[in-house]
Amino acid sequence: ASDFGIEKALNQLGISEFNKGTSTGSDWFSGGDEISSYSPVDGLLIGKVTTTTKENYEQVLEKAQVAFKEWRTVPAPQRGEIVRQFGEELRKLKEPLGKLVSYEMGKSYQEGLGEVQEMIDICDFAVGLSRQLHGLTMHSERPGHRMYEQYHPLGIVGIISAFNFPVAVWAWNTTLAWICGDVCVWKPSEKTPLCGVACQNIIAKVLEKNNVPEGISCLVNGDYKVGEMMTTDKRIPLISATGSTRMGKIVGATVGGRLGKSLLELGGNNAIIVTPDADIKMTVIGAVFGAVGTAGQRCTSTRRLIIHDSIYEGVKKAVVDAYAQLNIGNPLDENNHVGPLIDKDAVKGYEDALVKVVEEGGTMVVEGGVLSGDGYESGCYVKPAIAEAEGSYKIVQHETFAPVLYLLKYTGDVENAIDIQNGVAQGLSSAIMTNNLREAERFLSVAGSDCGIANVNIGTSGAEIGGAFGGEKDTGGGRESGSDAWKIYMRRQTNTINYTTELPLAQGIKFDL
Ligand code: UN1
Repeated sequence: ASDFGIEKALNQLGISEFNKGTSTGSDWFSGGDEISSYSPVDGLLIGKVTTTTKENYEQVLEKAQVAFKEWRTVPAPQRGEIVRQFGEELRKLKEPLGKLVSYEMGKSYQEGLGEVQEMIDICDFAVGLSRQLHGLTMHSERPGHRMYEQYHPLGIVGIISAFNFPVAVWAWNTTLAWICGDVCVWKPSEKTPLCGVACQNIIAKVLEKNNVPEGISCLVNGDYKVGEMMTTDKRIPLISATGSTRMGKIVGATVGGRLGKSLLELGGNNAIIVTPDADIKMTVIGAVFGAVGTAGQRCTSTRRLIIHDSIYEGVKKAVVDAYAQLNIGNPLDENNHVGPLIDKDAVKGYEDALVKVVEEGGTMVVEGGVLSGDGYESGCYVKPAIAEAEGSYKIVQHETFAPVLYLLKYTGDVENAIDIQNGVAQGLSSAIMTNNLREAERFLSVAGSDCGIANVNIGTSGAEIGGAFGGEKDTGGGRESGSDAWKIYMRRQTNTINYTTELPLAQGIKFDL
């Protein structure tokens, strides 16, 4: 891996003990057991971090609470200035951070760079937003009264993120939370802890330079037990959690049980509908990138192609031909399209899915398999696979976080395809490929896709940060990133001011003394 400049990248990110098995970190997360981070790319140890004990957690929360008292009084545009500088640092460190993402998580270097670009983009968005945290003014029903609303910061925002977007999801949450006046406590995935350390090192420098307490950006490390400290903690009014539906149900219930707010970004089961009017070349690019990009480990990965029977064979052939062109291997080598899965558990999940789809009656059209030998020593590289299946199969209803694509057939009207598309528990991303205006509009209408994201002539993955990102049903209902997603990071207050010498009551109620 050092051929790809990993050691240099880690040094640039302030992580110096590359491959020596020594601990990496700061006093944010000392004390607990060690987590070793092994790269799925070559199976080598990248570094170790220590986990957060209950005592450490208390120290972190104290730091966050103290920082909040100061940070909330800083004018929002000045908070935006800190985020602007953070974006500048990210621009300088785009390559090393993109490389670490690629090496620790396994996505292609291009996608690692793309992820850092999402961080830069959300910084720009947040800077502009720091002057636009608008509330409304209303007309009071009483004379001499003024009524308006304002948004105040919430306090401490807890962020629990997943391995698949180890840096961008944190940035989507944290940059908005910061300009809103909140402080953040972040628990990165225990599968990508060094990405967390790298991000903390970058922001810590910006904060220090500006004399802002580091407590506005706190890092905790560990597994679900550390997550539990956060979800049960009344001092954290908002928990933003990204991960599986199973995890989200526990987080949602725990946080809801103490009447906290949660922003949940959970599983998807994303489909592209391919109608008789689809542009086949565009369909193939969208579907293949959607299915094999990030080795099928995006929440927005394409899992199902719902193809009209009149064009089914042609689309199938085009997609199968495209799969034959895919290079699988070290994701830092830009000749490769597909890198490894995150770990052996993920490989097991992939293998199980391939067995199950055949058991349920499906037919493999592109065979899968785990790769071994030269370059595949980590045991995490798998062949992207395609199966013909039915939408009702249990395995097709399930989100397998791996490059397994199901081909489903529909007949007749586009409504039939929409029924199949909506006929799953998840509701994150969806797409239709068509040049037929009527079909496209039906797909987007009230009777169309039930997902949080619905695209026309674009695949299911690769959303821009400017829109609100998230989905319905088992996807959890949260929205983060663009549009007005910032509102969840603030509390709304309605203010009515009487500038007369009378005290008229609302609703015309008479109350004479
Ligand atoms: C995720 O998989 O958790 O739309 C997020 C996309 C990316 C974000 C995915 N911008 O694919």
